[in-house]
This record gives sequence, C-alpha cells and structure tokens, in this order.
Amino acid sequence: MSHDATLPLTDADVARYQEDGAICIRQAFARDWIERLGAAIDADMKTPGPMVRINTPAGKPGLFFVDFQLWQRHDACRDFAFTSPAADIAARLMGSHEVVYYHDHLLVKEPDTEERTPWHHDQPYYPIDGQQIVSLWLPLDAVSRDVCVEYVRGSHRWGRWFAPKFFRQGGVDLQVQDARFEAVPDIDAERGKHTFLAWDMEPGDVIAFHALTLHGAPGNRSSSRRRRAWATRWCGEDARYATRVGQISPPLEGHGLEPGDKLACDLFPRVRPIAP
Ligand SMILES: O=C(O)CCC(=O)C(=O)O
Repeated sequence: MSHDATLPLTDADVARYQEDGAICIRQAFARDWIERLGAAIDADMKTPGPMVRINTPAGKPGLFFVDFQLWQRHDACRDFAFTSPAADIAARLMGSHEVVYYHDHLLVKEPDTEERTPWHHDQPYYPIDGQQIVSLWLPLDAVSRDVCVEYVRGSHRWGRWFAPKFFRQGGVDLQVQDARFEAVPDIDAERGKHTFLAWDMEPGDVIAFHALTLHGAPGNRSSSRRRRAWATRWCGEDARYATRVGQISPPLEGHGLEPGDKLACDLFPRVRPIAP
C-alpha cells in the first residue's frame, strides 16, 4: 500500500505500534481540529447523547463523564471521521487499505475527579473479530503523564482476552460470556512484571493503540486542568461482525449485520478508500 509522505508516521512508528501495542504520535492534528473538537465536546456535555454515563457517584468531587457517537450529532466530529488525517493514520497502522469508522467514545475527567478507569482491553466489549482494530485517544487539553492513560506494553500479543468491566469505581463485570474470557489480572499488584507506556501530551498529540492492549487511567487529581479525551475506533479489512452472548458496549444496534459480515454499513461507515 502507498505511504502518504504528509502523514506524521514513519515505518519505525508502525513497527513500534505492532511491537508495543501503543504509540504516541506528536502533533498529528492541527490546532483547528483541536479547537473545533473541543467546542463540540463542550456542546455535547451540555446536551449529551442517549448513551451518556456519569461515572462519578453523587456527592464525590469532580466529574467522570462518558458519552458515545458524537460523530452522529456534531459536524466537527463527523468531519474528523471522514476528512481528517485520522483515517489515513489508522490505515497505515493497521496495514489496511479499507478503513471503517466503528464508533467514538468521549471520556472527560474534570479537575478533582478521583475515579480511575479500570484495567481492561477493548475488543471483548465489541462484537468484532479480527486483528485490525485501532483506537486514537485524542486529548483536547494538555495531559501530564500522571493523568494520561497507561498501556501495558506488548499485552495485545499475549493471546489472552479479558472479561469486560463497567467503568465504575472497582469495576462490575458485564454479562458477556465467551470461553476465551478470563478475569483481568491485578495489574497494580504486579507492576514489577510489566513495562508501562504513558506520555506527557500537548493538544494535537494522539495515542494510537490496539484493541487488545491492556490499559487503565488514573483520576484527574489536578485542581485546575480538565482532561477531555475523545477516542475514535477504526477497523480494517480483516474485521468481521461476530456474535457475543450478553451485553456489548457501546450497544450499537439496528445495523442489520450478520456474523461473518464485513462491518461497512450506515452505522459503521467506510471512510477509506474515499468513493470517487
Ligand atoms: O480515557 C480514559 O480514561 C480511558 C480510555 C479508554 O479506556 C479507551 O479509550 O479505551
């Protein structure tokens, strides 16, 4: 496949993504994207979508706000999916000619938010089989390493699938059953066994990570800095719709896909190659 010289990615970055399962790409998105997306996120928080979740218990400080599918309600997010460099970055990292926009996930931790994002990886939440699934975790605010999501280096290559959990303090198991799933190990208790990846980030930087890379995030203990992050999920040509017994997340339905189908449809639009 041809390589776009204007992309902020080298062959070494692609190799590191494949090896580590997470990379930080510096200044992948121009200021205009960050400003437009930041405004869309603030608008979404005022008028959220139907899948909004507040993960901070009443009476606790801060706010851990989660929402989905901003691309369906906000022009800036839709434009990002179709016309920003994101789809080309995803294509190159996955090694896929085709790219489908699967969904997006807003995760805001306002100052003084205590709630962690528990250790998990994403693919068991999805009714999707295949290797080519990448997320772009895009912060709209400067993020220091101690607030950034942390990734367990190389965990996407362990060949293990961990049972999904809700993003609540302590984590509550979702009712997804699959013979492949095992309990997430207590990563904090075995930190000495792993190498962790996290970065100090400026607006415009983005983390790309594989859907089987284990990750978790601290709360936002800053008393003044917001941590607005918008994660977009992208699939390549090997991704196939799969059945799961139980609750998937996000619960995106009405697409009419059958097990084994390629994903592209109105709900999961194909964004590359661009139709002539
Ligand atoms: O932003 C966070 O706290 C966690 C992000 C995450 O889990 C994801 O993008 O899959």
